[in-house]
Amino acid sequence: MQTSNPHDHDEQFARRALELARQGIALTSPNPCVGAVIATPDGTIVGEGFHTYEGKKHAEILALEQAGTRARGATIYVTLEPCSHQGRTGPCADAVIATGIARVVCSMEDPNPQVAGRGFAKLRAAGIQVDMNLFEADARKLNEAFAKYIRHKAPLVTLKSAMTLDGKIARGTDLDASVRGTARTDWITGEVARAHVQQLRHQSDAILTGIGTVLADDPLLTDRTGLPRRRSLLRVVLDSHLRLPLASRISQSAREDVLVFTEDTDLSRKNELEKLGIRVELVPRSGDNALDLSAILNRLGELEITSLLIEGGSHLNASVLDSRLVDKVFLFLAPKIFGDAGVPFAAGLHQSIEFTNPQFHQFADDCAIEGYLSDPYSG
Ligand code: AOF
Ligand code: ZN
Repeated sequence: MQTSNPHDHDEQFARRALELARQGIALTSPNPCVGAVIATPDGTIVGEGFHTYEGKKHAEILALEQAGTRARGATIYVTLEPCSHQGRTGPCADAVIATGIARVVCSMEDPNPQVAGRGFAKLRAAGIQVDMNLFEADARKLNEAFAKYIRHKAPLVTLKSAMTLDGKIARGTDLDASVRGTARTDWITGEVARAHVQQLRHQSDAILTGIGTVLADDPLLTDRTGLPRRRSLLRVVLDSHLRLPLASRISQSAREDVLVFTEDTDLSRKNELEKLGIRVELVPRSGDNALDLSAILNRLGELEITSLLIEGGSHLNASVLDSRLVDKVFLFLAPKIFGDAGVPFAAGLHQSIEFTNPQFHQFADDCAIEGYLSDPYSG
């Protein structure tokens, strides 16, 4: 008689758990995306779940509730270490132990310092077999913003830009333009790449640009994927002198989802903006004559913003890269050359920068390089 090996289905179920976890994108922040699958030794799935912030319950609990008594002797596949602490809910490790689960297959340790291995220790102490690191790279990538936020109380900062092969982000000479105009022929990249930008926005809690780009391009900076999200994408504008036009598309579409950082103390201007549903906050200047990005990131952390996408013009690109506060880049490259008339990607950048762990993507006729300036899991 052939007996089935309980490890036969590991990859299949761990991959399913990841797929479930991804269903939480934009619904879990500031918590991580987590998915769980429970399978009996003969390879039957008896429970599934994924966490959402509003739903409160953690992925394991949802899967355990579905499995009921069938969880006894079963294996749970979970993308993140079951928690060990009392948060808005009780510890998942305790619940897993209580139901008689025999084995836990987990993709990664929880970067939350309150957990960080204690969940695994509890499970092992109860005699449960714990197998780790299946699809670890995918799980870690999915929760890289959470990892940065939960340890540093500041968002993961991604600089996004689209440029030609000679590094030009717009036609013309206006250094504040990121994508000049809205006519189709003005775009650097094609439709497929631009649809991916919408996905990047969807995965982000906030987006940031400079006032120069608002004045040059009048962008909307919204998430137009049409996919559900727990909180609106927070649109952040760096605007030292409160020049944001009341008639701009950002101002006109504000629904408590626009935050302007300024050093301008003009109260009447502030009131006008606030009447439109725009929040205005004061920040100091840093040494290099720009608003203090570090203070801004800390403030966004206070607002439980775990991820920030920067989409700006040439000046902003240079100043944020120089500040060393960018964690990663997502740079689209279009098969074009603009020559002398084009706006450079980062005019006035004072240093050379190399990216680690580069990943190459293709979007129809365009490509993109995703790379890191810092490890979101360090520190
Ligand atoms: C899990 N499974 O599905 C999630 C976990 O405030 P709470 O109670 O929701 O706790 C949030 C913390 O719990 C979060 O920072 C992370 O460490 C962990 N998230 N853990 O076992 C889950 N979402
Ligand atoms: Zn938990």
